[in-house]
Amino acid sequence: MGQSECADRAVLRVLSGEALSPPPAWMMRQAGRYLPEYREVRAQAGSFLDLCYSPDFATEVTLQPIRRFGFEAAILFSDILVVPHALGQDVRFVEGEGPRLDPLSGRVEFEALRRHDDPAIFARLAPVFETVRRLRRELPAQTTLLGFCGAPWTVASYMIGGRGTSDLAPARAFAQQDPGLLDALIDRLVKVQTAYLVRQLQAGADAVQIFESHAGSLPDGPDPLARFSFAPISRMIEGVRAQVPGARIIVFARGSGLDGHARVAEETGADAVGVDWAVDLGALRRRLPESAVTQGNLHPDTLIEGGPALDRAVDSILEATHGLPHIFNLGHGITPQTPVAHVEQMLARLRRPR
Ligand code: 1CP
Repeated sequence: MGQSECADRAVLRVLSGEALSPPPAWMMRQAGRYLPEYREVRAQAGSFLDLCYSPDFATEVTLQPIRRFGFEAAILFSDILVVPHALGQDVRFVEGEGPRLDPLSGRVEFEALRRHDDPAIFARLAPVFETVRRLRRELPAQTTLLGFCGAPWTVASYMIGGRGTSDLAPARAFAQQDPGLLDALIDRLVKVQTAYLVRQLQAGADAVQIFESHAGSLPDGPDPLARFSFAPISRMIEGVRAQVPGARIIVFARGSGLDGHARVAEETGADAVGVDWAVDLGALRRRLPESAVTQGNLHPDTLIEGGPALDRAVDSILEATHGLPHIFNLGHGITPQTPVAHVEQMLARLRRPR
């Protein structure tokens, strides 16, 4: 891949600080159950983890939304929970319910996890890197390929709770009972996931996103956002850049509020701030320097609603980010009940001549 081809990737250009009009677009969870072609592959693939670990199927479902909508970025099809699985924890995806893990409730389960440098971890994740290599070969040259992982706190909360819970009570109680063990778990995740992102970048990902989906629910104590979220994330970013100089990294700290979002830019070393739907994008842009890169903010429910409300929401994001580097995206993942026609409407509004 020549430098000149890379230079045409609009999402990468924005990640380097360029403001583009219209902004390039992709959607979190853009490969997923709202697409009939995804449901078809999903039915053939066996379990959800089989889908994640099959380069054939995972490549196909990653490409589906690119073919249908021409998004400017593709995100590797996988899940943040392949990392606990590779560490040796039992992970299953229950149809219609979500992920289930054998909960890590104390030292015994922690000691049973693989050490951060155990080659078995990356042997299990090898199919993911193969998917990245194939994607880079098969994607159009102008499409940015994004890799990803979960932030340590978010992944730890699933490892401890064994499932998604609304208030993360199990993980927060764990932090009270054995803070040293939580630190050890977060440290393990920092090391393993730094290596995981490096390998995705070496396999051909152009940039990576770190998903801190549970930044809104943290343990008690002084400045928990810095301690449990931003400090581990910035260690990962430093570690990745030590091995891949100039690596482009997006951080999405969902539920962290206006102040939390601004602090992502100020404290983590991220190149871009993923913005959830609850934040006032205009207010965030006024707080950040003009050179800051933002991404996201469209409410997934507005995409379900469609019609004039959707057009207004697209316009208001364009107004708030006019002349500023921004990547168009949702403020959280697209949901299965979203009509495909509304995604088309969103892109038509975004790309119409102005
Ligand atoms: O049957 C299915 O198709 C299962 C639905 C599904 C999908 C499509 C899950 C289960 N994971 C995924 C793929 C996925 N997960 C991607 C693929 C790339 C893309 O965006 O298209 C990505 C980036 C993720 C990341 C992920 N997994 C996050 C972070 C983003 C977010 O949504 O906040 C989280 C929290 C998970 C855990 C997870 N995996 C699946 C579900 C339903 C959940 C959430 C569980 C819960 O909290 O209740």
